[in-house]
Order: sequence, then C-alpha cells, then structure tokens
Amino acid sequence: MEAAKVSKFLAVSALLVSMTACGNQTKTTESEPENRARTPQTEALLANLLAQGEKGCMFGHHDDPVYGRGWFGEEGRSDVKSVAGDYPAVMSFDLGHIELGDELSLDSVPFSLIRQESIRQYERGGMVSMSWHLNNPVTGGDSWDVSDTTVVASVLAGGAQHEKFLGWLDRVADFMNSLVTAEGVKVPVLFRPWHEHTGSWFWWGQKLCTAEQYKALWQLTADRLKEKGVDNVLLAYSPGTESNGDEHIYLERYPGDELIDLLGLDCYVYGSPDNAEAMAAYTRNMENSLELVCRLAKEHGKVAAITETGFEQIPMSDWWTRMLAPITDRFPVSYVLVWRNAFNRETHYYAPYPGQPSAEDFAKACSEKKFLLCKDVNLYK
Ligand code: BMA
Repeated sequence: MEAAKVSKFLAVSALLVSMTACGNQTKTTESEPENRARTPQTEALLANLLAQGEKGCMFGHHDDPVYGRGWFGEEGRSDVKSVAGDYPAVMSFDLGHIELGDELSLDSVPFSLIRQESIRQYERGGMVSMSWHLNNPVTGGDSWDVSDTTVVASVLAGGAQHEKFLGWLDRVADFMNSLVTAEGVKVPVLFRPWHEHTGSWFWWGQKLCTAEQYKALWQLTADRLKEKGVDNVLLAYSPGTESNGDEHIYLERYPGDELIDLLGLDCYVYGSPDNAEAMAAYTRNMENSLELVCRLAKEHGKVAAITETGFEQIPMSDWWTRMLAPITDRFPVSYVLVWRNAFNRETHYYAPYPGQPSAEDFAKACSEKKFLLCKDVNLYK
C-alpha cells in the first residue's frame, strides 16, 4: 500500500507538471519513474485493486455486454445482469485482430463496440480488462499456430518481423489511447497480453521461446505502449496451471516488478461433474496456485486475481457456491473472471443465463456478496 501511495503521488505530481506545461492534456512527462506513467484514474484503480482482495471478490465475465446465449449486440443486455440484476464488476474484452487493422475482433466483436462498452463500464465504476489473441506474425495463422518456434525471436529488435510487430503494438496503443469519455478521461484498462505462456498452445508459449525472449517480448510491449503515450494501462501476468504451486515454474518467465501490476492465474475445470477426482483436481490446483499467487502478490506489492476460470456449460447446478466461492472466500483475490458466453457456439459458455441450471445458485452467491457486481464497487474514487 505504501508503495502504491508513493507512486500515486509521483504520478499525480507529474500530471500536474504536464498539465501546467501543456494546457489540459493528460500526457505524462519524462520525470516519471520508468514504466510507471499513469493517469490519476489508473493509479486510483491500482490502489483500489490492491485493497480489493481483503474486501471481497469481484466477478468478471468476458465480452459480457456485447453478446450472450442467443443474442448479440442488444444495448443494455448482459447474461450476468439478466440472472443477478447487475453487470459484473469486471468486464474483459479481446483485442485479437486489432493488429491487422480489422474492424471486428477475432470473435466478431466490433472494436467500436468494445470502446463504447469500456467507457460505459468505467462510468459505472467497474473495471475493464483486455487480453490479446493476436495472429502469428510469421505464418499469418492465429495465436494457436505453434508450427514455428522462431516467432517470438523474430518480433524482437533485430528480428525479421520487428518493424511489422511494432506496427501491431501501435494499433493496440492507438486503441488504448482512444478509450476516452465525453469528459476527456482516458479509461483505465488492465491489459493482459502473453497469457498462459507456461503452456505451449500459443506462439509465445513455453516451448516456443526462451525465458529471455519471453521477457523481452513483455519489455518491448511495455516500452512501445509507453512511447506511444499509453498511460491508462496496468499490466497483468497470467500463467496457466502448469506451476500448480511451484514458485520456480510460476516465476521462471516473470518480466519483473517494474512492469507487472497484477499476478494472476488461468485455470479451468475439465471433466464430468460426476468425476470426483477431476473436480478435486481443479480445486487442488486452484488452491496450490492461489496459495503461491497470493503470497507472491503480497511480497511483491502486486494485485492477485483469478484472471480466467470456468466450467464450460456449468453442468453442476450449485457450482458457484459449492466449488468456486469456497476458493474465492479462502484467498484474497481481487476478482475472478469467467470466459465468454459464445453466441455462435452451442456448448461454449461459462456464465449462467436465465433458465440455465446454475442461475439461481449464481444469483444467491451474488446476493450474499460472495461475488461482487458493478454496484458493489467504485474503483476510481
Ligand atoms: C477461446 C475461445 C475461442 C475464442 C478465444 C478468444 O478460449 O473462446 O472461441 O476465439 O478464446 O476469445
């Protein structure tokens, strides 16, 4: 907390200096500590996130206000809201295909809608997070194209794809800089690129690059965003479950405290609800991992979160109170986020919707504040 206060003070001072120097611009100045150029709202978000774990666990849902089961692009609609009466406190979106200059994300969401919904979520006092399932810059395939092990090396300085990749990062930077309210406030975003790197299913994964290359990828990303005036992002590190509580594995590719604001974990349930061993394996991995993540977050002065989880189709009517809440009750995580309710894939959904068998259980957990919704938080005060 002390460190956060100090850096908030520094950021606010730098902002005042820059406001004096350049009218009402919210551009930050050279005098700020390395990689810590942040707007006051972004600093406020960080300070609130650091304290959130002790107050309660926010609920998050990917692409929540954009589409859900059986609907797409209906203004004001959200599956979580339909079930529990309010929007989730955390909404995440994905920037995949922004690097191509496309108007639609890889999941067919217009970036203009992501911008609009991000601004709305900020205005409600909730949080926005963004992941980036970008294409493979060498093969032209998607994030999951792991046919070439030289991709990370090729985007770093001196690599054949470096210039192209800088252009890709610039498109992300432009988008972050474009998230501005009518009053001219830049919406803070928790940016979560290069996720699940402890596995090897993305081109930036464990077997696809060295630890040094992976860290350099992060550094390049952070440096370029900063260079382009992005001062409204916090950065999240979110390995997969491979560490299972092993500190060496979790931290092997950690880009460092200078860059990272949040330590997370992506961990899903697999198997049938009748398979007791499979259910126990999820709980065990979550507990082992969160023991580690929460300890490290405390030691390093970072935020802790379950950056992705879920049970596809939620085939257990009391999953929320029986499996998830006992975990989030036990560990001081700031939020837990479940993945998307795809509008175009019958069996691909992770949040309840009206009539879904776990809907009542979810609403109960929310009313008991086991999971916090948007009205329960105000992250910018
Ligand atoms: C995956 C799936 C895909 C989707 C991707 C990026 O987990 O949901 O359908 O394209 O995330 O959002």
